[in-house]
Amino acid sequence: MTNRHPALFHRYKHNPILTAADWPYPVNSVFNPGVTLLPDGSTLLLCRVEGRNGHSHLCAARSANGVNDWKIDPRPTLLPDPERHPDELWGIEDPRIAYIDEMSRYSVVYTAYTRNGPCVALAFTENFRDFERYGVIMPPEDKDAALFPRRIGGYWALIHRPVSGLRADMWISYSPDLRHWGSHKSILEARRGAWWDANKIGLSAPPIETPKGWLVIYHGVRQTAAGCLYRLGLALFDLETPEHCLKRGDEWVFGPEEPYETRGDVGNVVFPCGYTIAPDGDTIHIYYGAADSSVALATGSVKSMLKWLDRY
Ligand code: BMA
Repeated sequence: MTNRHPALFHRYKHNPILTAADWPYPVNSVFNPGVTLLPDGSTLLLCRVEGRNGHSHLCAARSANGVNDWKIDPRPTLLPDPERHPDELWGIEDPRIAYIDEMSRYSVVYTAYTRNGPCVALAFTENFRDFERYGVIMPPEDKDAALFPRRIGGYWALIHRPVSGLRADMWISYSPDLRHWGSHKSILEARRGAWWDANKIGLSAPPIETPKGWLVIYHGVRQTAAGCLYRLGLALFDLETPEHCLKRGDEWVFGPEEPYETRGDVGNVVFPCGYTIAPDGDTIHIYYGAADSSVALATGSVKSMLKWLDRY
């Protein structure tokens, strides 16, 4: 007998997999990567890279097995462009990638850090070299956003996390053309009081399509006397009406434990922005920022996450 639930995620034993020391140019930290599989089966991480001025840009790292031997772009892949996009004045952060079949392009939804606070911006790319920016799609303060990979009921859908007063809940919005957004609905509220996910939650990785619904990994931020504690929980949303939450776990499923997660620029943070799913359709590689300092990897199983949601 054990007093712990079986672990849903297993950390890669050589974590962290990427740090500032691996970078081909001088940087402060590398974390919170967006993730996708490329057509040749290799893994691309679009990492948030923070320079020594505190501003972030994005830089791609590619690996055939998604674990090691990363080839990092020799220069920044996507730099903030405040001249043409003033909303990117203080950098671009935390990309979430979804491949959009209908457009044969990858969507990259990222945080643009404006003078007025963080907001949600959208760009498209075919090759992670050239990007077409659509600009800001949600005004500040808003972040933790990702596009669904396909239209739902004819509309594009975006999960995001606006902040209003002391509340930070997850919302969904719909658009006919990816430029005009409406039908905003709150889909998952931060709990209150002593809960691990009280007052502030946000989407972590983009929603995972499963036969039972959209599986969502979200983060809950616990404010403590010692600072914030970022942990991960699970929720399931209806496939055709994703504003409808079918299930939500009560307990967190992953939290900072290892030294590279508890210590760093911002200690006690695990922050995934993406995953890959293996050809078996079940094994999931989750890539996460650890303590706002490095990139780490954990593996799990989509079926086990769904089973866990049935049970807890
Ligand atoms: C969030 C985001 C993340 C960061 C986390 C912890 O608000 O800004 O990029 O990892 O805080 O600092």
